[in-house]
Amino acid sequence: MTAVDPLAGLDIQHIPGFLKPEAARHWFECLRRGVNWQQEQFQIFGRRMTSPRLTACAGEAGTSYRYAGTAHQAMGWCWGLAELVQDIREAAGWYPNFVLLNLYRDGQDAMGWHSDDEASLGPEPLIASLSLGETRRFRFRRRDNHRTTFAMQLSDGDLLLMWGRSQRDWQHTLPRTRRAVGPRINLTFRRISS
Ligand SMILES: O=C(O)CCC(=O)C(=O)O
Ligand SMILES: [Mn+2]
Repeated sequence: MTAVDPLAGLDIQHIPGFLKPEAARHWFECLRRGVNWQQEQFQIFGRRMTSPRLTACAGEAGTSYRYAGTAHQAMGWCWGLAELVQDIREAAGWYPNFVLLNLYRDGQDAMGWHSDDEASLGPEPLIASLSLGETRRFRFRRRDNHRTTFAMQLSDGDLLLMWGRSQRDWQHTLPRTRRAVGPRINLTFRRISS
C-alpha cells in the first residue's frame, strides 16, 4: 500500500531572499510612497464590503483582469516595475503581463481564503508572489478538506511560486494577526490570457 501524500497538488516553491535586503528595501519604499493605493469596495452576497487592505495594479497596457466583480485595467508597468518583471522572468523563465499589488498597513489588514482561479488565468496558472516589508504568516488549505493545511512565513524579499493544481485544489489566505506588526507589500505577478 502506498501512503497518500496530504500535500499532493500543492505545487509551490518558496525562494527566501529572492531580492537582496537593499533591493527589497528600495522596492518597499518606492512602492509604498509612489503607488496610488486604493481601498476597494465590493459586494459579497449582496452586502457592500470594504477591502481590508489597499490595492493597485499594473501590467502591459490594455491587459484587463476581472476579479471580485470588478475589471482591473493595467496602464503599463508603472513605478519602474518593468525591472522587477525582468528579474521574475529570469527566475521563472516566464513572462507575466499583470501584477496585483496589496498593501497590508498593519496586522488588521488581511486577505481571506480564496484561490486565484479566474478563467482568464487559464487552468493551471503560474503565479509569482513577491513579499516586501513585514514578515507575515501565509496559509494553504485543501478545498475538499479544510483540515489539511500548510503554513509558511513570508519575509522581506521572498518569492513564492505557485503553479499546477495549487489554485484548483487549494485555497490560500493571509490572516490577521494581533501582534503589533509593520506594513507589508505583496505583488502577485500573473499571466492573463484574455
Ligand atoms: O499577500 C499575499 O501574500 C497574498 C496575496 C494574494 O493571495 C493575492 O493577491 O491573490
Ligand atoms: Mn491569491
